[in-house]
Amino acid sequence: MFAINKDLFKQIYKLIKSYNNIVIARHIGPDPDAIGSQIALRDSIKLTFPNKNVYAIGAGVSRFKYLGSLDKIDVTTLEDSLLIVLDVPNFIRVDGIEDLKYSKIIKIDHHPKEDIVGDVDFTSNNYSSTAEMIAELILNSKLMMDTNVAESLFMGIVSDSERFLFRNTTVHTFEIVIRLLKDYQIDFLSLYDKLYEKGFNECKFEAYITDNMTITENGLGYLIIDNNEIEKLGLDSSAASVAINKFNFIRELYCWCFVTYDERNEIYKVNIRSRGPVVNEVAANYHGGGHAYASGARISKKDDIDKLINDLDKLCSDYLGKENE
Ligand SMILES: [Mn+2]
Repeated sequence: MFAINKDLFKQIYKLIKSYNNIVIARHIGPDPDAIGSQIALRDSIKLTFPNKNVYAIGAGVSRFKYLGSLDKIDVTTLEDSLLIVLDVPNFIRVDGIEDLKYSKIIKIDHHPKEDIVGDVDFTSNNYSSTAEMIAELILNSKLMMDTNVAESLFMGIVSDSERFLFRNTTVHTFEIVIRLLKDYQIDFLSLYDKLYEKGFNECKFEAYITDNMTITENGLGYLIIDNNEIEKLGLDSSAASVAINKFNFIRELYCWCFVTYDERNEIYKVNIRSRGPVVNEVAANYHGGGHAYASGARISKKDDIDKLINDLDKLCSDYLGKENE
């Protein structure tokens, strides 16, 4: 599964080497894997080729400032650039490339393949995170690494694997991490404060979810979150996507989902997690998708929320049926 694809890494390196303007983009609503990967790759390219213009673009998120700063540039001023797309399989979810003129794409992503195909394409579901893929690329090519780059990658891996608890974690994940830790002396304990410190209001939000979640007899947990509750606690809608990961390993739950209403875009956003049933195919039926055990969906009609919940419940029931065979 993990034969290192040196030839692919050579092609990626060659393409990077041949461009002077390089723009690195990732998905909207970024997480530490998306931003960490982007910043790590930008800084690695800059270390390797100090004279290139390399930009990590997309809207910043103040919560993730510790990962480093993004580049605010007017992409329309760039001629003939190389676009590197990270951690996202479909054009519609790439942040900030609408007005960018680019002639080639490198894609690096661990989501199931969708419409983005790179001229050089490194797409695989076998990695915990895009950061794990970037780490492998840098460690096996002429691209350079330093402690900063290694730290960004470490945080991306730790975050997307939920500290190696998610089912996307492999021996390879640990192999990559041990190299980052050993060769670049990462002070990993201090990074956990950045990744995991939270406000007491977030604890209260988790308590609200715990108090109000419905659990079906098939092991589906769900909650349509009231925006007033989020506002009362001084949080924003991204709080749901943080809290969702805290509900793993609950005996009564195989799959759980939170629904929030995005007033600005008039759409319901659904976060889905699982520790058994594969959920991304159901999510794909509701303008979503993602990983086998961590997906999301976007719903515009309220009736479809019930349908999605029913579909997920059925998935749990089928899963239980198989488990009991
Ligand atoms: Mn990711």
